[in-house]
Amino acid sequence: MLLSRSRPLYRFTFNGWISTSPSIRKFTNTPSSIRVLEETYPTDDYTNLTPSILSKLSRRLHAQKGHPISTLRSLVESHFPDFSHLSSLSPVVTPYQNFDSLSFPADHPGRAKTDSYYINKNAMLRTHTSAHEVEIFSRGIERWLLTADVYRRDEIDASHYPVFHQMEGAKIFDTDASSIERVERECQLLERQLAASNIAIEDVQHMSETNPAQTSHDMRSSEVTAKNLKLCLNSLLYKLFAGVAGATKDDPLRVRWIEAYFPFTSPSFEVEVFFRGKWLEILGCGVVLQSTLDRAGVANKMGWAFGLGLERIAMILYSIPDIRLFWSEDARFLSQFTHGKIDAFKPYSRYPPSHRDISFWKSSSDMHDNDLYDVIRDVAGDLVEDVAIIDRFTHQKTQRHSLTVRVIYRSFDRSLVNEEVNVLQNRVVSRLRERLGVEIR
Ligand code: FA5
Ligand code: MG
Repeated sequence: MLLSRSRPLYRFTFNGWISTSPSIRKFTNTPSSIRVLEETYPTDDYTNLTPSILSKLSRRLHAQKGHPISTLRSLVESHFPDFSHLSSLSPVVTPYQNFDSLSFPADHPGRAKTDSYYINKNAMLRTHTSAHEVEIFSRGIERWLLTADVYRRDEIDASHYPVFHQMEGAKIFDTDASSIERVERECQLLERQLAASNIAIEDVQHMSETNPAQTSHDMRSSEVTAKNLKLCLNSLLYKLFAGVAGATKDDPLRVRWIEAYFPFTSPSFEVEVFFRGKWLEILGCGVVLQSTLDRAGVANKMGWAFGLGLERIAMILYSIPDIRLFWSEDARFLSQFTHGKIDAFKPYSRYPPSHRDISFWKSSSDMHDNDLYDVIRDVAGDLVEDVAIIDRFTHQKTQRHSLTVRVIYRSFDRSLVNEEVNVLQNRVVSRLRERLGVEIR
């Protein structure tokens, strides 16, 4: 297993394309093995990593001093000074770590190849930082923060990117009366601090019929744990957002707690912050499922965990309009930032977009939209700003599926000339033919 090893020098070698689904595999030449972070893995019909994704594994934006993702990480870490701060766990995990160790049911949609990046059946890129909970708890660490890159197959637009960064925070403690009292006293202190802050919290009950305490927890400990979680996170959000999203004298920071569901916490919550007229989802959290702690060999403890998305928060705090910018290696982006300081991003000239439409028949009905996005991303990289499916229909007689797709190309650092966009688009078209077997209409 790669997890406990210190991070190697990153590099990847890759020959040729990796197919995305069995039906599509017949159109491709999958090599029999691939190298990911200095390890060689055999491929199989789960393999769906693309070169464009592999090239991101070595970037480690959260460790790049001065980068907004890294500054934000430091800011969150400074809010939890007595926690262990981890950031070097390999993104390659087993499906067991990512799903089973967290009690995901066998048929959970997140396991699908259409949603996650697999190296093969037994190795994948983590889709969330929770994948490391059991490992970290089993090392005997009781309070920790983990920052890491996570990978999900997804659509293409200004707020979605197949790689983003999460921070997972967790705290567990003994369940005897005096430990629970200690947590309660900490709650009182946090409550007093928050009462003096300009924050308006829309809360939900700590527990309810639809968001219950676990059967192995008594009501009081579960309640205190949920309360401690909420207070710790409310004060973190106040630290991050006060002065940006409201929190002026007559305009308090608005935070909203809602009931949620995760397979590995109960009760569970999502937290949203009101910003520029909209509620934005910032994180998911809850009381850690006892089975997770049992697997980690700390069955006598209980506690909470949360997972927050750094890009979402950074886009707000830095006024960064497009998630692709985080990956820019352009000095006009990187030179704007000083480590530890949050300054509004000053957009440099925006070059005009250029779009191209393409209509085709799918080769089979199980071709997933995410297969399409990966092919386009692989050809055009960060020159593709948005991909929208603008029409979809099924031919009545033949039952074939047709899609019309609009690809918007735009560069951050230059004006794309028509010829260049045509070349890109032609390449997209031929790759869609080769790799997904589509028939252009
Ligand atoms: C999770 O990933 C859970 N592991 C969070 C968790 C941890 C729950 C511990 C309970 C205990 P979710 O998929 O909602 O949950 O993602 C968590 C956060 O990551 C979101 O609130 C959001 O801020 C961010 N996020 C999710 N998807 C994306 C995306 N495609 N792009 C950018 N940020 C995202
Ligand atoms: Mg969510």
